[in-house]
Amino acid sequence: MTTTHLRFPTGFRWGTATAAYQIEGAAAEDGRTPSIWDTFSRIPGTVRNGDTGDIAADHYHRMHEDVALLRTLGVTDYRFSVAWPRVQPTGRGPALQKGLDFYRRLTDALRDAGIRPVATLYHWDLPQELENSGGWPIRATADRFAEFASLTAEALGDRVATWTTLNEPWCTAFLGYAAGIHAPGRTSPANALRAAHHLNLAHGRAVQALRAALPGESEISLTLNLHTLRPLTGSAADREALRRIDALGNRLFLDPVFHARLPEDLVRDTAAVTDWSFVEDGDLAAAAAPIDSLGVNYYAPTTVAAGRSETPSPWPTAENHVRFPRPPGPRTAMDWPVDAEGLYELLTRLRTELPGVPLMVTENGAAYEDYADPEGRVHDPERVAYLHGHLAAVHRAIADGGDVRGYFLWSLLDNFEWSYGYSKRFGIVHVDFATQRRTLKDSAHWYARVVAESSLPA
Ligand code: IFM
Repeated sequence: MTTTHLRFPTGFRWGTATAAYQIEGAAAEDGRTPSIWDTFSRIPGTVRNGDTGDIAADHYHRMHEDVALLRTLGVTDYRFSVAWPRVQPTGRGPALQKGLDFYRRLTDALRDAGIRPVATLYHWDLPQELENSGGWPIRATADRFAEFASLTAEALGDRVATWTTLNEPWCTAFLGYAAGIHAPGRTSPANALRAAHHLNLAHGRAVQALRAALPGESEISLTLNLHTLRPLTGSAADREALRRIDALGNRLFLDPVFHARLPEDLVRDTAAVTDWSFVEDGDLAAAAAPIDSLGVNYYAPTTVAAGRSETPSPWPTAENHVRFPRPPGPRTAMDWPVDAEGLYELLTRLRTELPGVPLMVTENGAAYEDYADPEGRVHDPERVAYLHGHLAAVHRAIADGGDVRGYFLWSLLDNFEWSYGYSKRFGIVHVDFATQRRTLKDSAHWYARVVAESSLPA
C-alpha cells in the first residue's frame, strides 16, 4: 500500500504563534504599566469569569520552558508580540530597558534553539495612557506607534529578521470601538472608522520607521484577518450584502495598504456616520509603504445575507442591511464553522488580487474542550482533523501557484482568549492554569511530525 504525502516546498516556514497579553502575565512587573486590556478586563461583565491577563500562562517567568517546548516541536519560526506597555510604558518617550531585555532574552533563547523569531509590534495591548488621550480614533496614536516601532527595531533589529506591524486591525477598530466587546469597549461607528484609518496610517508610518532602523534584508509585514464571505443565496440582495461586508472587512484594509486608496463604495455606504475628512493628504500614500509579505489569519468563513443584524454591531452602518445566518455543519468550541475550503479561497483570492505579494498564514487553529485524562494525556482528535484539513488547503493553494511561505499554528499554549477569558483553549500545549503545568496535546505530537517531514500525511 502506498501513502501519498503532501510535501511542502523547501524552505517552508513552520511555526506557532502567541501574543503578549494572552500568555505573558507579570502585568505589573519590571515597570510594565496597564494596557487597555488590563483596564477593560477589570470592568465587570466584559470578560467571562472576570478573568484577566495578570498571570495568564506566566510566560514572562517560564519563557525558557516555553522555548524548550518549541524546540521539542521542531518549528523553524516562532511568532510572538512585543507588549507596548512593557517597552514604552506610557506610550511616549524613551524605551524601558527592562522591558526590552525580556525580548532580548527571548530572542536569544530562540536563536540558540535554531528558531527564527517573528515579532509582531501590536497585538491589541495599547498603553492605557494613549487610550486616555484618544486611542486609535486620533491621528497622534499613529505617530506614537511609529516611535514605538523605531525604539523596538533599534533594540531588537540585530536579532529579529521578520517584523509584523499590526495584528488584525479589523478587530482593534471594530470589536474595540464599534461593538465594544474588546478593549477599550467603545461603541461608536464613527470612531471605529476613524480607528481603522489611523491603524492603516500607523502601519505605513511604522513600515517607514522599521525600514530606517533595520538592516536592509529584514522582512516587514502586516497581518490581517480577512473575511472569506459566502452569500446565503445567489440573489442580488445577498450579493449586495456581501459587497458591503467585503468593503468593511477586507477592502478597507487591503486598498489603502496595497493601492493607496479607500474603496469608493465604502465611503458611500458610511456617509451617514462620517465624511472621512480625517483622511489627510498623503495619508493613503503613507499607508501604502511597500511591504515584503502579507500575513493571513484565518479561522472560519462568514455567511452573509440581506437583512438586519444585532446592535451594537461590529460592522458600522451595515446593521440595517446585512445579517449573518448560521450555516449548518461542524463547529469548534468558539461556535465557529469548520471550513478549510474558506482558507483555500482566501489564499487564491489574494494570489489573484495581489500578484507578487508573498503570503504567510500567520494564524490558524481551533479551540476545543480539552482536558487531561488520568494518565495525563490530552487527546484532541478534532483539532488534529481541523489542522490537517487547513494545511491541505494551504498545500492546494501552493500547488495552484500561490506563493505561501509559511504557516503559524495558533496557538502554542492555551491562553487568555480575550472576552472568553480562559474558557477557550486554542493551544497544542495544554496549560493547567492552577499549576501552570504544560502538557503536549496529541495535536502537538502530530504537528511535530508534520514539521519534521515538512509534509502532511494524505
Ligand atoms: O486569540 C486570537 C488572537 O489573539 C487573534 N486572532 C484570533 C485568535 C483566536 O480568537
